[in-house]
Amino acid sequence: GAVARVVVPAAALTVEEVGKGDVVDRVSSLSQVAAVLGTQWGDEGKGKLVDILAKSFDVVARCQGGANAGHTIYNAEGKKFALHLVPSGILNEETLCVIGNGAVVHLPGLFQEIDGLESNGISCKGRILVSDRAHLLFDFHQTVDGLREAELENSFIGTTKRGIGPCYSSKVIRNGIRVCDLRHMDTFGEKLDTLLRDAAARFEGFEYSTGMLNKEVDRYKRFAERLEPFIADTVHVINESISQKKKILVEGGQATMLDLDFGTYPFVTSSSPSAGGICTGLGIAPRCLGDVIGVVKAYTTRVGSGPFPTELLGKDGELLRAAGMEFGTTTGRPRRCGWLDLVALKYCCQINGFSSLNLTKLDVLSELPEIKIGVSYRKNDGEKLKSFPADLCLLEQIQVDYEVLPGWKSDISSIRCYNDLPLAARQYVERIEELIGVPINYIGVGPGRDAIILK
Ligand code: 2SA
Ligand code: GDP
Ligand code: MG
Repeated sequence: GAVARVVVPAAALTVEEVGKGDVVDRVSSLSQVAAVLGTQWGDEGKGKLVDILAKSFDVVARCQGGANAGHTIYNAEGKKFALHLVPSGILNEETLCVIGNGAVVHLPGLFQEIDGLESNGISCKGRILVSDRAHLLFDFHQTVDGLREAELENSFIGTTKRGIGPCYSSKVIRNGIRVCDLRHMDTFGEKLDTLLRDAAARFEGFEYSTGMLNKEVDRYKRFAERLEPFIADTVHVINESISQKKKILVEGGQATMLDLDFGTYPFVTSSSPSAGGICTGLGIAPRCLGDVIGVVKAYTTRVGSGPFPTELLGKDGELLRAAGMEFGTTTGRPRRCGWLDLVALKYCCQINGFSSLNLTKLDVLSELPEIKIGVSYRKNDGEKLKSFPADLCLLEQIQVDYEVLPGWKSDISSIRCYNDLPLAARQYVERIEELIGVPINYIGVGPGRDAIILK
């Protein structure tokens, strides 16, 4: 199921204290329209920050991706929730959650997620809106995702097999089916037939029959009825909310290094997890957008294939994986681990123009005697690269120059004031700020809602 129970170690702040004082002041000073985006290869802890900030936003909206995303958050009682398509604002009762036009929606998965939340006492009715322009992701897209990966053999992308690439392909080639098409079930079968025939013509292993089509259409008739109260013109809703001075928080899925344009193509996802995706995926005008917060893990992880210049292979990587519990929230796959990569992070900051950063999982580095930061890339001939390269052949060969900083070798997970952090931990944070030139305003020291330091 989507939801499991886990108890987080006792929190230093009570539920009531979170959202008071410093946190509230900081959060309420965020711009009317703000965004939280991933800066690396995903799983930086975006969900946790969105859940914390949601308290002072009226709307939390997803603009891209689908149920490939996995956002793990904990409520005030320490109960764990793994969200995929539902925005991470859902635990805040006052927040309206929007799934925007840029997202791809797998209805069986969405209903399963909603059922899981409701069975845990989280009411979703009237609190989730799904864009009538969003594209429907069908089970067959997931099958095709698997078939494509199998066909790629050793050069597979390592997708989540949630059908993301095939669904965005349908959208781009212009035979996709949108949420608003659920209101025309008379022509729905024809549209789906075209899609399924395409897949059957392309893949030998793809089974297709009229019986299967009819069964799927019947299923979608029931889904259409169930989804009806959730469907909205979210472009209108969001823009009306902006006119009414309501606060909108955009939640990014995946991250810039997985962006279809800016990431390590083709080892990327099929959407735009960087700032541009906010405008295209929700219909928000660029000038409405204010604060954009980049979420950076204190080290780097990546799940799936593709270049990872600062990757730690062997024992060191395993240590980080165990300390950070680095396993996929959606697929359970072990995440590859490595040092923080400032070449990639600088590139990401250029693209997104972050107003501030949230450094997460600093607590995970607590056992290490020394910590490295990747600061520049060099070619085989020793020449330093000026920017993050597009060319994967080059990226696979580069040597990384590291700066080595001392570790702090003490537990920081119950610290809540920046100045109480050990000197070496502050030096690490401040060196990153200095090298990147963007302030780190939030520091994560544990998975719980309260485990955050404001700087
Ligand atoms: P896809 O499924 O087509 O989007 O896969 C393409 C690449 O994008 C990566 N990707 C992700 N990377 C990190 N986290 C993601 N979400 C889950 C999580 C992942 C999981 O929160 O842990 O559970 O495995 C995510 N979604 C997509 C993917 O690994 C491919 O490299
Ligand atoms: P997202 O996809 O960016 O929302 O991140 P995920 O939820 O997939 O992965 C981040 C994981 O790290 C989750 O299990 C979080 O509970 C956990 N997490 C988030 N922030 C922190 C932190 O500061 N310290 C620790 N130890 N864990 C954290
Ligand atoms: Mg994740």
